[in-house]
Amino acid sequence: MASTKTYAARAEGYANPAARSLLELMDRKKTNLCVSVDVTRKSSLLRIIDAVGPSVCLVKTHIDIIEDFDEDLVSQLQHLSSKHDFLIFEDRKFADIGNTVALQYSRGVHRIASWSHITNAHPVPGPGIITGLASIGQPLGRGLLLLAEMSSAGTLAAGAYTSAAIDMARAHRDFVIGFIAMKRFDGQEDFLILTPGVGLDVKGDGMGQQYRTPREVILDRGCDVIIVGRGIYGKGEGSDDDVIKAQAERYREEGWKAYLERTGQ
Ligand code: 5FU
Repeated sequence: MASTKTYAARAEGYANPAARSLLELMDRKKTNLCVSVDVTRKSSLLRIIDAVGPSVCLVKTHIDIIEDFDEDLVSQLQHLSSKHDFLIFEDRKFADIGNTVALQYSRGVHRIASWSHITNAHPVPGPGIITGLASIGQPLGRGLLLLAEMSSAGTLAAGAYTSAAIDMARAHRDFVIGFIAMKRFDGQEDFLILTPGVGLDVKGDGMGQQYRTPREVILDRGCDVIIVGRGIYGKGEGSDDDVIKAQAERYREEGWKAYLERTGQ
Protein backbone atom coordinates (compact mmCIF):
# COMPACT_ATOMS: atom_id res chain seq x y z
CA MET A 1 0.00 0.00 0.00
CA ALA A 2 2.75 2.42 1.02
CA SER A 3 4.45 1.78 -2.29
CA THR A 4 1.72 3.51 -4.34
CA LYS A 5 1.15 6.45 -1.97
CA THR A 6 3.11 9.67 -2.48
CA TYR A 7 5.91 10.64 -0.11
CA ALA A 8 3.90 13.75 0.83
CA ALA A 9 0.81 11.73 1.77
CA ARG A 10 2.90 9.30 3.80
CA ALA A 11 4.64 12.10 5.74
CA GLU A 12 1.38 12.85 7.52
CA GLY A 13 1.26 9.34 8.96
CA TYR A 14 4.55 9.67 10.84
CA ALA A 15 4.78 11.08 14.35
CA ASN A 16 8.58 10.66 14.32
CA PRO A 17 10.10 14.04 13.36
CA ALA A 18 13.02 12.61 11.35
CA ALA A 19 10.77 10.40 9.19
CA ARG A 20 8.29 13.18 8.66
CA SER A 21 10.96 15.72 7.70
CA LEU A 22 12.60 13.27 5.34
CA LEU A 23 9.39 12.46 3.46
CA GLU A 24 8.41 16.13 3.28
CA LEU A 25 11.75 17.18 1.89
CA MET A 26 11.80 14.31 -0.63
CA ASP A 27 8.52 15.65 -1.96
CA ARG A 28 9.67 19.29 -1.87
CA LYS A 29 13.04 18.64 -3.52
CA LYS A 30 11.87 15.87 -5.84
CA THR A 31 14.57 13.45 -4.84
CA ASN A 32 14.79 9.99 -3.31
CA LEU A 33 18.57 9.95 -3.55
CA CYS A 34 20.86 9.43 -0.56
CA VAL A 35 24.54 9.84 -1.35
CA SER A 36 26.95 7.76 0.70
CA VAL A 37 30.25 9.62 1.01
CA ASP A 38 32.92 7.12 2.03
CA VAL A 39 36.07 9.22 1.84
CA THR A 40 38.67 9.60 4.59
CA ARG A 41 39.50 13.32 4.63
CA LYS A 42 37.35 16.10 6.06
CA SER A 43 38.01 18.39 3.06
CA SER A 44 36.96 15.67 0.57
CA LEU A 45 33.85 14.85 2.58
CA LEU A 46 32.70 18.48 2.70
CA ARG A 47 33.58 19.15 -0.94
CA ILE A 48 31.59 16.15 -2.18
CA ILE A 49 28.62 16.93 0.06
CA ASP A 50 28.53 20.53 -1.20
CA ALA A 51 28.59 19.22 -4.79
CA VAL A 52 25.79 16.65 -4.38
CA GLY A 53 23.75 18.75 -1.93
CA PRO A 54 21.22 20.13 -4.44
CA SER A 55 20.37 16.59 -5.65
CA VAL A 56 19.89 14.69 -2.39
CA CYS A 57 17.38 14.16 0.40
CA LEU A 58 19.92 12.50 2.65
CA VAL A 59 23.71 12.36 3.07
CA LYS A 60 25.08 9.15 4.56
CA THR A 61 28.35 9.20 6.50
CA HIS A 62 30.76 6.69 8.04
CA ILE A 63 32.18 9.24 10.45
CA ASP A 64 34.72 6.79 11.92
CA ILE A 65 36.70 6.61 8.65
CA ILE A 66 37.52 10.34 8.70
CA GLU A 67 41.18 10.75 9.69
CA ASP A 68 41.02 14.44 10.63
CA PHE A 69 37.60 14.54 12.31
CA ASP A 70 37.01 17.57 14.54
CA GLU A 71 34.17 19.65 15.96
CA ASP A 72 34.36 22.03 13.01
CA LEU A 73 33.48 19.17 10.66
CA VAL A 74 30.20 18.74 12.51
CA SER A 75 29.44 22.48 12.27
CA GLN A 76 30.19 22.50 8.55
CA LEU A 77 28.09 19.39 7.98
CA GLN A 78 25.18 21.05 9.76
CA HIS A 79 25.71 24.21 7.72
CA LEU A 80 25.56 22.21 4.46
CA SER A 81 22.46 20.38 5.68
CA SER A 82 20.66 23.75 6.06
CA LYS A 83 22.16 25.28 2.92
CA HIS A 84 21.03 22.43 0.65
CA ASP A 85 18.03 21.12 2.63
CA PHE A 86 19.00 17.51 3.33
CA LEU A 87 19.10 15.28 6.42
CA ILE A 88 22.14 13.43 7.77
CA PHE A 89 22.31 9.66 8.22
CA GLU A 90 25.28 8.22 10.12
CA ASP A 91 25.59 4.60 8.98
CA ARG A 92 26.93 3.46 12.37
CA LYS A 93 25.37 -0.04 12.36
CA PHE A 94 25.21 -0.32 16.14
CA ALA A 95 25.31 -3.95 17.31
CA ASP A 96 25.75 -4.15 21.10
CA ILE A 97 23.69 -4.28 24.29
CA GLY A 98 21.43 -1.32 25.08
CA ASN A 99 23.70 0.30 27.69
CA THR A 100 26.73 0.21 25.41
CA VAL A 101 24.99 1.53 22.30
CA ALA A 102 23.50 4.39 24.32
CA LEU A 103 27.08 5.43 25.20
CA GLN A 104 28.38 4.90 21.66
CA TYR A 105 25.51 6.98 20.26
CA SER A 106 25.82 9.91 22.67
CA ARG A 107 29.46 10.02 23.79
CA GLY A 108 32.99 9.40 22.58
CA VAL A 109 34.66 11.60 19.99
CA HIS A 110 31.79 11.67 17.53
CA ARG A 111 28.66 12.28 19.66
CA ILE A 112 26.57 10.95 16.78
CA ALA A 113 23.18 11.66 18.34
CA SER A 114 23.93 15.38 18.48
CA TRP A 115 24.12 15.81 14.69
CA SER A 116 22.79 12.73 12.88
CA HIS A 117 19.05 12.82 12.18
CA ILE A 118 18.95 9.12 11.35
CA THR A 119 21.15 6.19 12.31
CA ASN A 120 20.90 2.41 12.06
CA ALA A 121 21.38 -0.76 14.09
CA HIS A 122 21.67 -4.48 13.61
CA PRO A 123 18.80 -6.31 15.32
CA VAL A 124 21.17 -9.13 16.37
CA PRO A 125 21.35 -8.20 20.11
CA GLY A 126 17.53 -8.19 20.47
CA PRO A 127 15.11 -5.38 21.38
CA GLY A 128 17.39 -3.91 24.09
CA ILE A 129 19.40 -2.25 21.34
CA ILE A 130 16.33 -0.21 20.41
CA THR A 131 15.59 0.69 24.04
CA GLY A 132 19.18 1.84 24.52
CA LEU A 133 19.32 3.97 21.38
CA ALA A 134 15.81 5.35 21.94
CA SER A 135 16.81 6.57 25.42
CA ILE A 136 19.21 8.98 23.68
CA GLY A 137 17.68 9.56 20.25
CA GLN A 138 13.99 9.86 20.94
CA PRO A 139 14.14 13.02 23.09
CA LEU A 140 16.17 14.60 20.26
CA GLY A 141 13.61 13.65 17.59
CA ARG A 142 15.96 11.19 15.87
CA GLY A 143 14.94 8.11 13.88
CA LEU A 144 16.36 4.58 13.73
CA LEU A 145 16.56 2.10 10.85
CA LEU A 146 17.02 -1.61 11.50
CA LEU A 147 19.19 -3.65 9.14
CA ALA A 148 16.64 -6.24 8.04
CA GLU A 149 18.64 -7.22 4.95
CA MET A 150 21.99 -6.30 3.41
CA SER A 151 23.16 -5.83 -0.15
CA SER A 152 26.27 -7.99 0.16
CA ALA A 153 26.54 -11.51 -1.24
CA GLY A 154 26.02 -14.28 1.32
CA THR A 155 24.44 -12.00 3.97
CA LEU A 156 23.00 -13.83 6.98
CA ALA A 157 20.29 -11.15 7.30
CA ALA A 158 17.61 -13.15 5.48
CA GLY A 159 14.57 -15.35 6.12
CA ALA A 160 13.67 -15.77 9.81
CA TYR A 161 16.23 -13.11 10.82
CA THR A 162 14.56 -10.55 8.56
CA SER A 163 11.10 -11.48 9.91
CA ALA A 164 12.35 -11.05 13.49
CA ALA A 165 13.75 -7.62 12.58
CA ILE A 166 10.34 -6.57 11.23
CA ASP A 167 8.63 -7.76 14.44
CA MET A 168 11.12 -5.75 16.54
CA ALA A 169 10.38 -2.64 14.50
CA ARG A 170 6.62 -3.13 14.84
CA ALA A 171 6.98 -3.07 18.62
CA HIS A 172 8.85 0.29 18.52
CA ARG A 173 7.10 2.31 15.84
CA ASP A 174 7.73 5.65 17.55
CA PHE A 175 11.51 5.42 17.12
CA VAL A 176 12.09 2.77 14.44
CA ILE A 177 11.12 4.49 11.21
CA GLY A 178 12.11 1.78 8.77
CA PHE A 179 14.74 -0.56 7.45
CA ILE A 180 17.85 -1.01 5.46
CA ALA A 181 16.45 -3.63 3.11
CA MET A 182 16.43 -4.78 -0.48
CA LYS A 183 12.65 -4.71 -0.91
CA ARG A 184 9.40 -3.51 0.67
CA PHE A 185 7.82 -6.07 3.01
CA ASP A 186 4.13 -7.02 3.15
CA GLY A 187 2.09 -5.45 5.91
CA GLN A 188 -0.24 -2.61 6.71
CA GLU A 189 2.27 -0.37 8.48
CA ASP A 190 4.24 2.24 6.64
CA PHE A 191 7.99 1.78 7.10
CA LEU A 192 10.69 3.64 5.17
CA ILE A 193 12.84 1.33 3.07
CA LEU A 194 16.35 2.65 2.38
CA THR A 195 18.36 0.57 -0.05
CA PRO A 196 22.11 0.43 -0.68
CA GLY A 197 23.75 -1.52 -3.49
CA VAL A 198 22.57 0.82 -6.25
CA GLY A 199 24.61 1.43 -9.40
CA LEU A 200 23.95 2.13 -13.05
CA ASP A 201 27.28 1.14 -14.57
CA VAL A 202 28.62 -1.92 -12.74
CA LYS A 203 27.16 -5.02 -11.08
CA GLY A 204 29.60 -5.43 -8.17
CA ASP A 205 32.90 -4.33 -6.60
CA GLY A 206 34.84 -7.57 -6.23
CA MET A 207 34.33 -7.46 -2.43
CA GLY A 208 30.79 -8.77 -2.19
CA GLN A 209 28.82 -5.62 -3.00
CA GLN A 210 25.94 -6.25 -5.44
CA TYR A 211 24.36 -3.42 -7.46
CA ARG A 212 20.86 -2.99 -8.88
CA THR A 213 19.50 -0.02 -10.81
CA PRO A 214 17.34 2.74 -9.28
CA ARG A 215 14.44 1.46 -11.38
CA GLU A 216 14.69 -2.09 -10.04
CA VAL A 217 14.91 -0.82 -6.48
CA ILE A 218 12.20 1.87 -6.52
CA LEU A 219 9.73 0.58 -9.11
CA ASP A 220 10.07 -3.21 -9.04
CA ARG A 221 10.88 -3.64 -5.32
CA GLY A 222 8.93 -0.72 -3.81
CA CYS A 223 11.82 0.80 -1.84
CA ASP A 224 11.82 4.49 -0.91
CA VAL A 225 15.39 5.79 -0.92
CA ILE A 226 18.31 4.75 -3.12
CA ILE A 227 21.71 4.88 -1.44
CA VAL A 228 24.53 5.47 -3.91
CA GLY A 229 28.23 5.82 -3.08
CA ARG A 230 31.01 5.15 -5.56
CA GLY A 231 28.59 5.35 -8.51
CA ILE A 232 28.43 9.09 -7.74
CA TYR A 233 31.65 10.23 -6.06
CA GLY A 234 33.96 7.83 -7.93
CA LYS A 235 37.13 6.39 -6.42
CA GLY A 236 39.42 7.35 -3.54
CA GLU A 237 38.81 10.91 -2.33
CA GLY A 238 36.36 11.54 -5.17
CA SER A 239 36.14 12.71 -8.80
CA ASP A 240 36.05 16.37 -9.90
CA ASP A 241 33.04 18.38 -8.73
CA ASP A 242 31.51 18.65 -12.22
CA VAL A 243 31.56 14.89 -12.66
CA ILE A 244 30.13 14.31 -9.18
CA LYS A 245 27.33 16.85 -9.75
CA ALA A 246 26.42 15.28 -13.10
CA GLN A 247 26.38 11.77 -11.63
CA ALA A 248 24.24 12.86 -8.66
CA GLU A 249 21.69 14.43 -11.03
CA ARG A 250 21.73 11.31 -13.20
CA TYR A 251 20.83 9.09 -10.21
CA ARG A 252 18.31 11.62 -8.85
CA GLU A 253 16.49 11.68 -12.20
CA GLU A 254 16.46 7.87 -12.48
CA GLY A 255 15.19 7.44 -8.94
CA TRP A 256 12.53 10.12 -9.27
CA LYS A 257 11.28 8.83 -12.63
CA ALA A 258 10.84 5.35 -11.13
CA TYR A 259 8.94 6.83 -8.15
CA LEU A 260 6.59 8.82 -10.42
CA GLU A 261 5.89 5.67 -12.42
CA ARG A 262 5.25 3.65 -9.26
CA THR A 263 2.83 6.19 -7.83
CA GLY A 264 1.08 6.74 -11.17
CA GLN A 265 1.94 10.47 -11.39
F1 5FU B 1 23.70 -1.91 5.21
C1 5FU B 1 24.41 -1.72 4.14
C2 5FU B 1 24.38 -2.70 3.11
O1 5FU B 1 23.69 -3.70 3.17
N1 5FU B 1 25.11 -2.44 2.00
C3 5FU B 1 25.88 -1.31 1.87
O2 5FU B 1 26.53 -1.14 0.83
C4 5FU B 1 25.16 -0.58 3.98
N2 5FU B 1 25.89 -0.37 2.87
C5 5FU B 1 26.65 0.89 2.79
O3 5FU B 1 26.23 1.61 1.65
C6 5FU B 1 28.16 0.72 2.69
O4 5FU B 1 28.72 0.73 3.98
C7 5FU B 1 28.57 1.92 1.87
O5 5FU B 1 28.75 3.03 2.73
C8 5FU B 1 27.36 2.21 0.99
C9 5FU B 1 27.44 1.65 -0.40
O6 5FU B 1 28.48 2.24 -1.12
P1 5FU B 1 28.72 1.96 -2.68
O7 5FU B 1 29.97 2.72 -2.98
O8 5FU B 1 27.51 2.49 -3.41
O9 5FU B 1 28.89 0.47 -2.86
